[in-house]
Amino acid sequence: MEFNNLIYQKQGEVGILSINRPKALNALNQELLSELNIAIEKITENADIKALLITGEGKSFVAGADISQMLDKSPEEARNFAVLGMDVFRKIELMEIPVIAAINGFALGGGCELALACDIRIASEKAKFGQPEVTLGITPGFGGTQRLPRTVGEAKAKELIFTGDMIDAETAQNIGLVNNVVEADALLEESLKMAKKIASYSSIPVKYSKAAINRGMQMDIDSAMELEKDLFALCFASEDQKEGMAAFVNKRKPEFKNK
Ligand code: CO8
Repeated sequence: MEFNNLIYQKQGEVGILSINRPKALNALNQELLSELNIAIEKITENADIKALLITGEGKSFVAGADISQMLDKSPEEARNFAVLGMDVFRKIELMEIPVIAAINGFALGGGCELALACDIRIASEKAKFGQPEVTLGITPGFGGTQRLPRTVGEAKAKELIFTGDMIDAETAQNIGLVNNVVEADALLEESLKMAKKIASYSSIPVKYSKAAINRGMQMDIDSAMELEKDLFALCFASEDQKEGMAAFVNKRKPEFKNK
């Protein structure tokens, strides 16, 4: 896949998608978001990886939506731009495979929102997070008012969105915005290690677990428990369940076929 603003490569069964517009700190403009949309659609269609990493080139993960491109937008144009970003972030969230954000630097505005659409966030010690939209006279528009409170709780989300303050990686970890903080040089290695570990298992329980968590979080608890029962039961229709349990009983390593 060839893009002007993205680099895509594979390491075994893990895909690495890097946002590549470092001159503008990887700010999300129309072209970049359209490319991201195509990349996510192709990766989903190809179905040849078992986990995806998203990271950024240079000193920034993503420093937000492109401010110079938004400056003169009418309300209708701004809404269309928000729809483009929201749709592609939702596609990322709905991918069957786990998506890990490897956050190398600034994750501001739309960058923080992109990270929030991923399943797991691993931050370099140099990463910085924030929703600075208020300083520009706007609200978050790529899902931040919805995913941030669902991730860090309403009070912290309101504080971050109302003040526009930037927080460091350690603070982001303390409030539950990121899973782990690692040394800058080790970010890709550590993120890949986690992605490869997940990819070493059958893709079936991983995708069912992701679906159960993501869909269940939007349901009442009893409906969510029904969903878990159904997906748990469905695992027993797979060869990999038989293989995983037979391997345990026979004290050998399982050989999963993702079937
Ligand atoms: N948009 C466009 N260009 C940007 C952006 C951005 N978000 N961020 C950085 N750049 C550009 C700078 O203009 C600069 O370009 P140039 O070299 O041509 O002058 C280059 O990147 C390097 O940036 P700086 O010189 O500013 O680098 P510093 O290290 O001094 O500062 C900061 C880094 C603190 C990250 C600073 O660049 C900054 O504050 N950037 C803006 C952060 C921000 O406010 N992000 C939120 C944007 S709004 C948003 O994301 C809303 C999403 C929802 C949209 C809904 C659709 C309508």
